[in-house]
Amino acid sequence: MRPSIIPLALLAYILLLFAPIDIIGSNIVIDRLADAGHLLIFFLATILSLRIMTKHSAPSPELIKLLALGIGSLIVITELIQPYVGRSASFYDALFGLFGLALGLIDYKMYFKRIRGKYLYATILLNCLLVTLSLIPVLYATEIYLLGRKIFPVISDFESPLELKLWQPYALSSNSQPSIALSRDFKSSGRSSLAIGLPQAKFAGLEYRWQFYFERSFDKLLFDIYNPSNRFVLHLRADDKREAEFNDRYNKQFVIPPGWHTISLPLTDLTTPGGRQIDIYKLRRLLFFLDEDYLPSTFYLDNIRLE
Ligand SMILES: [Ca+2]
Repeated sequence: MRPSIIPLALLAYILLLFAPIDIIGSNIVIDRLADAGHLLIFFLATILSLRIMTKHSAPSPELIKLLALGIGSLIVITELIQPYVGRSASFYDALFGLFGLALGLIDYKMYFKRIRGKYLYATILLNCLLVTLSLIPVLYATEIYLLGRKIFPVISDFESPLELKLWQPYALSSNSQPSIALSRDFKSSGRSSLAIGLPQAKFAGLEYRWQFYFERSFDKLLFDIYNPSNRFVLHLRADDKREAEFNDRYNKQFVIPPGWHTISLPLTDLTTPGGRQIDIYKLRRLLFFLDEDYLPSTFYLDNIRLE
């Protein structure tokens, strides 16, 4: 093992875990693959460290403890640093990183013990189990992504519980979050819509993480909204950048009287307060929320689509 591999490994670690890769965040499958990739990265980091430190002999229990502590801390510190460099911290990143560390330590030790029989099978089984566990979110995300592709240019018609996974309740409050659920009570298309129950909380609403780059040009974004009660003011925010400031994102208000309404937004009208046109090819986030004056409240969304 040549020492020159150490700076190369360090460079790979910095690039993989800290480069503010913008594509991550635009597609849930890539997001989940990046999570699962932590297993591979920290598996390789563990094997490499053992190889350098043991000079090709069986690792001592002390070294194993030292590396478990060192690389385990590195995994946690990596997640703590990532939010400051344009990446996001995730419990699953850390968990899959720890899986990689455990497999690296176990596999390396087992390799030198030249194990056979039941210990070998148990090690193989553990490898398969941890790799499978880290890939389950990727398969689940792929299923959601394919559903989205299938119904496109409908963004959400709220006909399948799977669609709910693309939406997240949103509020600037830790103890009072909105509820979202499919509902058959009111719908403008198909069999169901999305019911949104909003508590008394700042910026209470819901968020859609945009999944698709436009494959052909569309003129309008449309959605149907049902207000079962008193008139309220709905805010719509659209971001084409990660962490866009107020003046650098689209913000619009709609007065919603009781009953059903179809809101039609020409895509060319999506401009920021700063006068910049939102790049619809890079749209990554839609946020619907209500003015606090109208909370608590409930409303229904259906048939969000491009035309
Ligand atoms: Ca529907």
